[in-house]
Amino acid sequence: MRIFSGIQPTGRKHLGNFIGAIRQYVEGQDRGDAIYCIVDLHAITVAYDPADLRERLYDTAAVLLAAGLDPDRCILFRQSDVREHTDLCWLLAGVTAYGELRRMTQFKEKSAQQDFVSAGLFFYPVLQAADVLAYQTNEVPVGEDQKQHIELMRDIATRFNARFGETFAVPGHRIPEVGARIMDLQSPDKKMSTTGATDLGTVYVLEEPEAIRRKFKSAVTDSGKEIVRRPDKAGITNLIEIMSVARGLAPEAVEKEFADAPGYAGFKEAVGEAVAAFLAPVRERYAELRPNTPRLEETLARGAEKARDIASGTVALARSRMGIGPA
Ligand code: AQP
Repeated sequence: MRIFSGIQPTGRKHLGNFIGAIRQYVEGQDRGDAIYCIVDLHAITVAYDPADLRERLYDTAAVLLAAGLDPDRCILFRQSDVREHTDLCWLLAGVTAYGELRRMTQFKEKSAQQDFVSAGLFFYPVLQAADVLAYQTNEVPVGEDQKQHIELMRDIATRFNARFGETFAVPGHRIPEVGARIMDLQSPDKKMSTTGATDLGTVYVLEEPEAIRRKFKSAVTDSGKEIVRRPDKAGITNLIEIMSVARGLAPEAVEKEFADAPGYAGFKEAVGEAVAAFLAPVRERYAELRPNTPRLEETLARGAEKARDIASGTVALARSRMGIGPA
């Protein structure tokens, strides 16, 4: 079982990234051959500051290691260190339809937030397909927002295999049963996100416990008092899911535990407390790891070497199948 996923070095990682993706990356190390990539080439598709990008990349590497990624049990690397990704991206462009890219919801949403819409932003899902397909990936752990991109890469792989001969494994997504889409605490109809969410509604992985408690205390809910998951109770449903992950309980167990609660205030406080405790060890390990940039760099470089060994074989095969280069 080959597991692969990528994460952007942009912004501060939030609870949605942690629950939807990072938590699954850590579990992936016990289930298969896990490869994780910090996708700096994706980050340059929107406005950014070059010096800041390097710092955010180290921040992200330190968060992933602090969360439990172990370089002896997985491959962790920086996307731009393995040139095979961009090589393969161009090869895959030949079997990707313009209309398919135009239909991508993430492009529609993100392009609406930009003054300058780069061609890279439009092309993003093709590079993402190359990231995954280069490793003969079987499974991609992601949050629900990435489902459409994974479906597209499946179509690209299937089309390539049908046209040029069996070359790529066709990957499936792994979306967590609980916490696939963590919502903004202030606007529970919107996903918690690096861009486009409210600061008070976004809980950051490295945030101080006091700030975490405060954000949960002011979480928006409905005017009722039942603590149950229901489509008309988006805020409470979100809090139950977060609590379930933070405490390692089934959502039903959370509902049962708070069935007699007199209202939402106590529950919101309890969720804030549980999340602060859940994230505290990550914050502590991060503080130890982040200052040692040379060590982080060394870990990423070692990861890139291993990644290149795998990706180069796939890209050589794809080139040869397509009639590129000498016979
Ligand atoms: N709210 C969320 N709930 C569950 N999973 C989520 N993910 C993102 N938001 C949620 C998952 O996090 C992984 C890494 O995402 P990324 O950092 O590479 O960028 P993204 O998908 O663009 O996530 P953001 O943070 O929400 O950024 P913006 O605002 O730019 O869209 C992915 O697996 C994603 O599914």
